Amino acid sequence: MSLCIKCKKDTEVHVVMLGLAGSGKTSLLYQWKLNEFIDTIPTIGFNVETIKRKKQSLTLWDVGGQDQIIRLWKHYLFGATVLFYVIDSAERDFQRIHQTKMELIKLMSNDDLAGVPFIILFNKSDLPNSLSEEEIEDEYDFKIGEKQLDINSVHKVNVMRISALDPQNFTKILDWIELITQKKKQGRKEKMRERHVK
Ligand SMILES: Nc1nc2c(ncn2[C@@H]2O[C@H](COP(=O)(O)OP(=O)(O)O)[C@@H](O)[C@H]2O)c(=O)[nH]1
Ligand SMILES: [Mg+2]
Repeated sequence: MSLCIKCKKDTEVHVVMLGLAGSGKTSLLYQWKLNEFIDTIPTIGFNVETIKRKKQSLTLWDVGGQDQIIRLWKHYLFGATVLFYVIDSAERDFQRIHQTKMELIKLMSNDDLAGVPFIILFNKSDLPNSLSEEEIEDEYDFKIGEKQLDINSVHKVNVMRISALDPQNFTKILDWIELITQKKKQGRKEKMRERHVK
């Protein structure tokens, strides 16, 4: 019985979605939930939705990104399994890019997110003026793909170029979450085994 409860828990994923206002968090959330690109209004506070796919049950918290709400982000971090950081890749304003980077660095060094994997989503890749892979690397120092970053604590990081108009992206994201959840599970099992051996 206790084993079953544990199995269920392992498939529950608590996702916190952050990113500056207008980056496309709410559009992505409802594209994934409803398979539709809806008209959004600026999020005051947050939206929360649960999406069930395959064996995973994801609860996604889409938190507003206006300047006065960014100060409240820290209250949404505790308990996160994965953090989605959404960036408007069609944004070329230096100040906005700088703010995007600074807020991300702050999140990566937040104790509540220690060890939490980050998925950095360069959204709006459908727009002709969106940053190319090379430009993303120049502006943000991020390569598209999986890598490990170490800023105070170690985070697994996956960087993707996506669009809220394209419903296919979500499958790739879910696959990666499944993979890292399995790896974490394996890691826990190995630690338990080591403890038994000692
Ligand atoms: N072309 C395009 N527009 C997008 C995309 N994602 C969001 N938008 C638009 O960007 C604006 C802000 O989106 P929204 O989801 O409200 O951003 P949020 O503030 O991060 O929740 C809206 O006008 C959306 O229609 C995308 O992938 N492609
Ligand atoms: Mg929103």
